Amino acid sequence: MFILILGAPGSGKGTQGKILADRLGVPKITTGDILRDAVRTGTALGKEAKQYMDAGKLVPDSVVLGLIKDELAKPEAKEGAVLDGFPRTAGQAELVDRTLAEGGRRLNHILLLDVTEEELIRRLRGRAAVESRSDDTPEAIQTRLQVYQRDTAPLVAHYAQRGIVHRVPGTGTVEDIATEIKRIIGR
Ligand code: B4P
Repeated sequence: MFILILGAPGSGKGTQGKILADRLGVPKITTGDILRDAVRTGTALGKEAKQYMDAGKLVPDSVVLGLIKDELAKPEAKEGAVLDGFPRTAGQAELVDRTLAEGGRRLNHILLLDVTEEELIRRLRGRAAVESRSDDTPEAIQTRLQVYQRDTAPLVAHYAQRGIVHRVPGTGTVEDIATEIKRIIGR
């Protein structure tokens, strides 16, 4: 089963993705974590990605598409995965659809975490106070929210045509949201 968790920055994708992947026993593929690891270890990918991430912009598709293809090709993702943080652009969505189809696979569910902008900002500022992530500055948060509306939110319409989008209220306790997701996908 392939499940995409879609939502604005701070909507709880990483949090719910981990709970879901653990429950289903499938890997969680998180482009944000992979890119942050690359920045931390100073690889060529990390050096390229850092300037975009720190500014709250998307890392260009020219850099990210190869990474996504490699992740989906891994044997552990053959039967299923939770996709957290990608696809985020039309180009990435096209690549994901095509790569899965080549292996006779497809996205089964899209979970859209719905959270108000006010709450998103409150969460990201809260995280900034404890984790000091370099893209949780007020300026980068603002850019990330705008980039989400411009580049990623339109993917909802793309997938809605297939009838696989489920809107999940993303405000409430982590446990309540996880229970709602379990109810929606039936396992
Ligand atoms: P991501 O790592 O994906 O970061 P994000 O969108 O901000 O979401 P994140 O997973 O961190 O937050 P979450 O909602 O779980 O991307 C970071 C950057 O990497 C991007 O800006 C971009 O530059 C780059 N990037 C990544 N993927 C890319 C791609 N495919 N293409 C191009 N560039 C890419 O949680 C946020 C906070 O909310 C946490 O502190 C959490 O504890 C809290 N929270 C969660 N659920 C809650 C709840 N129910 N109640 C209260 N708080 C909650």
